[in-house]
Amino acid sequence: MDKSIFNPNLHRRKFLKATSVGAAVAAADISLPFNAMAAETMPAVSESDEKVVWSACTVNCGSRCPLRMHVKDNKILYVETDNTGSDTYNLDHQVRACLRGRSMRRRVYNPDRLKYPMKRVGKRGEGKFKRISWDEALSEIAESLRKNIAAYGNESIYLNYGTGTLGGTMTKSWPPASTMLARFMNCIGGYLNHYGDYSTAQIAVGLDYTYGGGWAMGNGMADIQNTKLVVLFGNNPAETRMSGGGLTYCIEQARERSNARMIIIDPRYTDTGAGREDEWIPIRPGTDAALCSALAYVLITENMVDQPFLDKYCVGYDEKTLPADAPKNGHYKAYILGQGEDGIAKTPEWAEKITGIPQERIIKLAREIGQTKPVYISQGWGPQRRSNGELISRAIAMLPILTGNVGISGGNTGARESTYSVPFVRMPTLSNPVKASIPMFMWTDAIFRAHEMTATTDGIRGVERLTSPIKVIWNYASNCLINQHSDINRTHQILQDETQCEMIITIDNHMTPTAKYSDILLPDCTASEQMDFCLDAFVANMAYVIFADQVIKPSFECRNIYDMLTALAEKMGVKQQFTEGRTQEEWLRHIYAQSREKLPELPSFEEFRQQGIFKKVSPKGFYIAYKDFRDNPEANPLDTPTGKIEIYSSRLAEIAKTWDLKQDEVIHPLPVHADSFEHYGDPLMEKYPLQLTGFHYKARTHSTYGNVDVLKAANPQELWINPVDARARGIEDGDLIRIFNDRGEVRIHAKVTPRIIPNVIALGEGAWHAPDNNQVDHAGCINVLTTQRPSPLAKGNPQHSNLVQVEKV
Ligand SMILES: Nc1nc2c(c(=O)[nH]1)N[C@H]1C(S)=C(S)[C@@H](COP(=O)(O)OP(=O)(O)OC[C@H]3O[C@@H](n4cnc5c(=O)[nH]c(N)nc54)[C@H](O)[C@@H]3O)O[C@H]1N2
Ligand SMILES: Nc1nc2c(c(=O)[nH]1)N[C@H]1C(S)=C(S)[C@@H](COP(=O)(O)OP(=O)(O)OC[C@H]3O[C@@H](n4cnc5c(=O)[nH]c(N)nc54)[C@H](O)[C@@H]3O)O[C@H]1N2
Ligand code: SF4
Ligand SMILES: [Mo]
Repeated sequence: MDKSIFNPNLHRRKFLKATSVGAAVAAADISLPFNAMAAETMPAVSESDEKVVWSACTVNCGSRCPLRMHVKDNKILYVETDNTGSDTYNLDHQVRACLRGRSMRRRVYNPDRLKYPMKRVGKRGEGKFKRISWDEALSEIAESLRKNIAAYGNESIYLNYGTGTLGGTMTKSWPPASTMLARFMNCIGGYLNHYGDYSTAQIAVGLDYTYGGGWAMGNGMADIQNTKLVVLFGNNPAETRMSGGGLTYCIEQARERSNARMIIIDPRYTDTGAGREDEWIPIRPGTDAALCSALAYVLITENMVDQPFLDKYCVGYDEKTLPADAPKNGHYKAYILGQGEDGIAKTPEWAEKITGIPQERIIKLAREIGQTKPVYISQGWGPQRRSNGELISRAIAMLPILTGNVGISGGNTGARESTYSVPFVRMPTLSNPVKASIPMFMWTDAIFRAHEMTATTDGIRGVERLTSPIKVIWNYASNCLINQHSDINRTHQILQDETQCEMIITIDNHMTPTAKYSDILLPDCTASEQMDFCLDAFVANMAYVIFADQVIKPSFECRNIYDMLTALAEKMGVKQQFTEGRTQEEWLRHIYAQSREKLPELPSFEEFRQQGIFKKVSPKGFYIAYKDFRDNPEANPLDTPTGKIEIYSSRLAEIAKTWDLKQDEVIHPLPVHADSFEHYGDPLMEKYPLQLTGFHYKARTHSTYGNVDVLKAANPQELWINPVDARARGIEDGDLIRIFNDRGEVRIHAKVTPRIIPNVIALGEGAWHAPDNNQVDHAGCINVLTTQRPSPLAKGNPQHSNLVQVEKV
C-alpha cells in the first residue's frame, strides 16, 4: 500500500475521545498550555465539559485548514489547528491554519452577523432593512422566481460568482454547477451559468490555447526540490498560500532540499522574497510579455533554445512547424528576431524601455535560464489579471517551452502548480437545462444590454446570443456583487434601477457591502454551525480531506444552505426531487459511503469524525505536468487541435479575424507583447500618471475576515507608494491620501516604501467598501477604481490594470 496517512494518534485519540482540552493536547503532542497529564484523571464527559470538535476554514485562499474548536456550553472558547501526523515534510506533516483561520471565533461571534431574514426597505446600498420571518422571505423569493421565469425564462436567473465557502461540499459556493443552489435551480428549470473566474480568467483561456485541456497544468511546487533555479513571475505564495498546508511552507522546504536559486519578478518586493530570494527583479506592471520576448531573443541568438524539443513537441516555433494556414514568417522566431509583421527585433534594449529592467539584467537572466537545467518557471495570477493578461500568460510560458523544461522533473510549464488529489464524491447537483453561459465578469452588462450580447461580442457560450436579461441574482457566499467586482460606482448605478434586475438575494454570514445592495437577506450558518466535508485540499505531494463537524448550534435564526433551500423547494413543489428524502447528515453519510468505494483506505464515518483529517501522499511521487506527453507524444497527445504545444494557434488566428474588437484590443495567434487599455504609456497617463496594481493581502481572504478587528489592527490597509512618488506629492509615511480616477475616489493612509517601484502604487484588494454620501470610499476598497471593461479574449477582469492619480488630503 502506498503511504496513506491514517492519523497515527487515532487509537490514542479514540481511547481519550478527545473530549477535554487536556486529552486533546495530550494526543497532539504539541506545546502543552495545560497540564497534559491531567487527562488521565479527567472525570466522565458531560455537556458542559469542554470538548474539541474538528471544523475547517473553507474560504478561497487556495489553502484549506483544519480547525480544532474548543467548545463548552455551546460556545467556542478558542481555536487550534491540526495536531495529527509526524510533522515530516511531504509525508504526513501538520496542516497548520494561518492567523485568519485561527480567528474563526471572531467571525462566528462578529457584530456584523446576519441574525434573521431581512427585507430591504431603503434604496439599494443604503443598508436599511426590516426583519421578516423565514416564511415571508422564502415566499417572496418563490414569487419572484415564478414571475420572472414565466416572463423571461430560466435564463433570467443568475447564480453570481462567490467563493466564500469554496472548500465545502454541501456548502460549496463555486463553480455554480457544483452548488446547492444549482441543485435547487435545476429542479425548477435551470439558471444562467457563468464560466471563468476572477482568479484566472485570462490565464485559463490563454494557456488553454497553448497546452489544451481547458486548464494548463504545472509541476507540483514540491518538485522545486528537484530543480536548480526557481523563477517566479508575480507569484507570492507567502501571502497567497499561507497555511502550513499551503505552498508557502512547501516552497521553503523544497528549496531547503534543492538549494535552488530563486528569482522573483514582481513590481512589489513581496513577502515571498522577504530576504529568502536570491534576487528581486522589479518590473513595470503589464509588461512581462515584453520581458519574455527579450529573454527569447537572447535564448535564440545565443543558441540556448532546445531545438529538438521545439521540433518534436511544438507547433509554430519556426517555419518547420508553422501550420499551413499561417502567414509566411508568422512564426515565433520571426516575431522575436524582427522578421515578422511588425519588423521589430525584440532585443533587450527594446524591452528595457518597456519593462524598466536594464538590458544587462535581461541578458543575464536569459543566460541563467538558458544555461541551467532544470528550471522551475512559474507565474502567479497577478500578471494575467490585466487588460492584456491572455497574451502575458502565454508569453511567460514560452520560457520553459523554448528551453525544453516542460514535462520533466524540476522543470515546469510556466503555469502555476498543479497537484495530486484524492477521489472524493461530491454532492450531486443534477443538470442544468439552460445552455447559456456568460463570462463571470459580464453580469452587470447582462442586466441592461443582454439583447446585444453574442458569442463574438461578449464571449457568450452555449448559445449564439442571450435571449433575456438578468432579472434575479443569487449571491451565495459572495461579495462579488459590490466589493469584489470592478467599478463599484458603475454597479451602484446599474442596481439603482429596480425595474431591471428585480430581485437580489444574498445568503451570507455578515452584513457585507454586497448584502447592503440586496433585496432579501438570508442568514446562513457558519462552517462551525453545521456538518460538512472540506475538500480540494493539498500540499506538496499530499492530498487531504477534513471532517468539518458541527461545533455549535446555529446562532440566532440562521439556517444552513441545505435547509433553507429545502424549505424553498417545498414552496416550489420540488422538495422530494431536491432532498431525495435525505437530511444534510444523511447526504454526507451517503456520499462518504460512495467515496469509500473509490478510496477504500478512508476510515469509517465515525472514525473520520474523530480523527478530523485524512491525509494521503501521492503514490506517484512528485507531480510532473505533461510527463506522459513528454515521454511519448504520439501515444499521449495534448488536448490541442494538433496534439502539440501550440506556440502558434490557428484557432486564435481565426478568432482574431472574426470577433468584434476595439482598436486597443489584441488577440494574436502568437504570444506577442501588446498593450491594451490602461497600460504603461497610455495617453491617459497624462491625466492619471500612476499605475495602480492590486494584490491579495494577508489581512484577509479577499473580503472574508476583513471585519475581524485583530487582523485589521495587525495588517492595516495602506497604499504602497515609492518614496520618489511620495516626495513629488509631499506625502509622508502614514499621511492620509486620496487615490482617484474617473471612476471614483478612495481615501486611505500611505505606506511610503521602496518595496514598490516608482510610478506604480499598490493596494491590497478586499477591504470593505465604506462610501460616504459622495461615494468616496474611506476603507481603501480598490474596486472603486477598477474598470468593468473586460479583457479582449477571456472577457475577464483586468483588476490590476488601473491608471490613477494620488494626492495628499
Ligand atoms: N480589484 C480586485 N478585485 C478582485 C480581485 C483582485 O485581485 N483585485 N480578486 C478577485 C478574485 S481572484 C476573487 S476569487 C474574488 C473573490 O470574491 P468573493 O468570492 O466574493 O470572495 P470574498 O470577498 O471572500 O467573499 C466571500 C463572501 O462569502 C461570505 N462567507 C464566508 N463564509 C461563509 C459561509 O459559511 N456562508 C455564507 N453564506 N457566506 C460566507 C463572506 O462573508 C463574503 O461575503 O475577488 C475578485 N476581486
Ligand atoms: N492572504 C490571501 N491569500 C489569498 C487570497 C487572499 O485574498 N488573501 N486570495 C486567493 C485567491 S482567490 C487567489 S485567485 C489567489 C491570487 O493569487 P495571485 O493572483 O497570484 O495574487 P496577486 O497578489 O493578485 O498577484 C501575485 C503577485 O503578482 C504581482 N503582480 C501584479 N501585476 C504584475 C505584473 O504585471 N507582473 C508581474 N510580474 N507581477 C505582477 C503582485 O504584485 C503580486 O505580488 O490568492 C489566493 N490566496
Ligand atoms: S485563510 Fe486559508 S491559510 Fe488561513 S486558515 Fe483559512 S484556509 Fe488556512
Ligand atoms: Mo481568486
